[in-house]
Amino acid sequence: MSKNEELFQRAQLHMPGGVNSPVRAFRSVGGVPRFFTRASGSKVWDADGQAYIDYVGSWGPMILGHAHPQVIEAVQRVAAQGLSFGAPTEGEVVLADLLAQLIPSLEMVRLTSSGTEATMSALRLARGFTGRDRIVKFAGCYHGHGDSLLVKAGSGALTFGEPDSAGIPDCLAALTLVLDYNDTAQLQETFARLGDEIAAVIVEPVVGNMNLIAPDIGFLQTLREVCTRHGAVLIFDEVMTGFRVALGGAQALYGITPDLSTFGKVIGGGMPMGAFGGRRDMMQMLAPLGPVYQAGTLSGNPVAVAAGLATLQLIQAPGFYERLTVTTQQLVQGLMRAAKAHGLNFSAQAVGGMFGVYARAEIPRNLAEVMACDRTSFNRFFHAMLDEGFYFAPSAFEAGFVSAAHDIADIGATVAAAERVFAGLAQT
Ligand code: KE4
Repeated sequence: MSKNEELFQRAQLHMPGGVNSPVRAFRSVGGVPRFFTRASGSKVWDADGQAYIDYVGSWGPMILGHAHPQVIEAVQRVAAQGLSFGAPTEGEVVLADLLAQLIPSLEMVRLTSSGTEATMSALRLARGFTGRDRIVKFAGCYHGHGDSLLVKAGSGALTFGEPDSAGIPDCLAALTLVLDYNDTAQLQETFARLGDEIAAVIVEPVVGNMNLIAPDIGFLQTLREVCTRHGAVLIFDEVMTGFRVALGGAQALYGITPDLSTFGKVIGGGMPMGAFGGRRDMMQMLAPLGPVYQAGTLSGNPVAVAAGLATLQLIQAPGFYERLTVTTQQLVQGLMRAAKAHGLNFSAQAVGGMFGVYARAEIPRNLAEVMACDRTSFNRFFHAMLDEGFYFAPSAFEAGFVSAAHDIADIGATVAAAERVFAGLAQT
């Protein structure tokens, strides 16, 4: 028995599924999850000593690559001064100022310990600001596990939501309208019917949770227009896209100014960190100033802030995003050349430092098209690449991530392995 198998068996005794977050359990792709022991740059090592070039990067945070020396040094230096005080610190002020500088729509910001807290709090703030109860999300978008967001499209034509998890009250789910991503006509029709009851729309401006789905031209602009017209709060969930697709996030890339934005992942540099922020007139409704309550024992934790600040300083290096974008494009173009050379129906795309690989001929535009992907082919691709020493997201419904530490040799080795893998897939 391998060490991974042994650890996985033990893990399932006291942890549901043997993991602390479901996607890690490999249930979408099958097989034994890899237990990592260490990582450096573009590589991770598992409990059996096997090295992998990592295209998950902790689901986005590790944009510099793993264990960047300057991030580790900052964490060690600050941790030695004390781990947590439950009191304000200078680092939080520096980080808030930096986020406001890098993301102009952030007139004010509140730090949290996860992306889920950030989106949950942003929705409560939008409901408190507008006095309305309904919210809009899009099928296939994931915004963390807050109750109002674990909702799927209802069977009725009215798009009223139904729980997408046990434990979510029907009465709460019904307040969440679930629309189709990139369906501008449906969006306009829904707002024409219910616009004045809608507190907020929350959207992944580039979706990373039904694999990668990019917005059609005009979709985000239409979102901005209908929210402005009906007094609904437009929330860009940039937990994944923030500092991933561009230095200013998707809002900079597409030139849309949301009312509120949420962040996570990169801004914590691998430590527990989230944030939400935006218009001052909205943010000033938050406790202790206003009536919308929100709090957290470890919010703005000094060690997490140190990792985030070190990361945000390094990603401002001249040319950082140009290089990251080129490397990611080289990866997806190489993978596609390899698949097409063997007549396989795979497609791929990249936005900044995130990418999607799809077991279908055309790039999908929404959940229905993603669901039409050939999961068996994807899972065979995943495991064959894993056996070759390349760690892709263990699900056909997740995006992949490249870091500044991935070099041309990593990309070349990945594409060469994909050549062998696709050749094998073509023969079966
Ligand atoms: P966290 O609570 O996991 O920090 O953030 C939730 C969240 C919010 N919004 C977006 C757009 C997100 O992608 C996420 C979390 N992303 C997943 C990856 N699909 C995290 C991986 C996991 O759940 O283990």
